[in-house]
Amino acid sequence: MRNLSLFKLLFALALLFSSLVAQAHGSSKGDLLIEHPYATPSLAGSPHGAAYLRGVRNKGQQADRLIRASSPVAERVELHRMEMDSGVMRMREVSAIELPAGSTTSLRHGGEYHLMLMNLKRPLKDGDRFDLSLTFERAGTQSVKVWVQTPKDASGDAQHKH
Ligand SMILES: [Cu+2]
Repeated sequence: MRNLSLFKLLFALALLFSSLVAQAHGSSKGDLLIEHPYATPSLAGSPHGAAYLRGVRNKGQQADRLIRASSPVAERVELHRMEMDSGVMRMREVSAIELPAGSTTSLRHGGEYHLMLMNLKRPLKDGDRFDLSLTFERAGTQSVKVWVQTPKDASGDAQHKH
C-alpha cells in the first residue's frame, strides 16, 4: 500500500515536471532573456492575430528597447500598446517598447503591450508553431519560436478587435 502511494506520488511529480518543461520555452540574446513567446489562436473572421512574450528579462546594466518585429505568418508585425481613451481600451502602435536594465518587461495577453500580427497569411491554430524575429536596439536581432495556445485566461482577446 505504501509503495503504491509512493509510486503515485513519483508519477505525479514526473507528470508535473514534464508539463512544466513542456509548457515554457525561451531564448537569450546578449543580456536579454526572451521568455515563452506565444500566440492565441486567431479569431474566425479576423485578418489579424496577436503574439505575446511571457517577458523579456534584461539582465544587463543598460536599458534596451524592442524596436521591430516580423514574422513569415503575417504581412507585418506592429508593436502595440493598450491605452485607456475616454473610458475605452484602445490599442496604438508604438515605435519601441522600453526594456529597463535589471528588470523583466511583460508582453502577456491582457497586459500593456503585445505584438500585432497584421494580415495573417494563414489562421493560427492551437498547437501551431511559427517564427518571429525580434530586433532590439542594443542586443540585435533574435529569431524565436512562437507557440500557438489558448491561455487559461484568454480575456485579453476580447480587446483584440480592430
Ligand atoms: Cu493590437
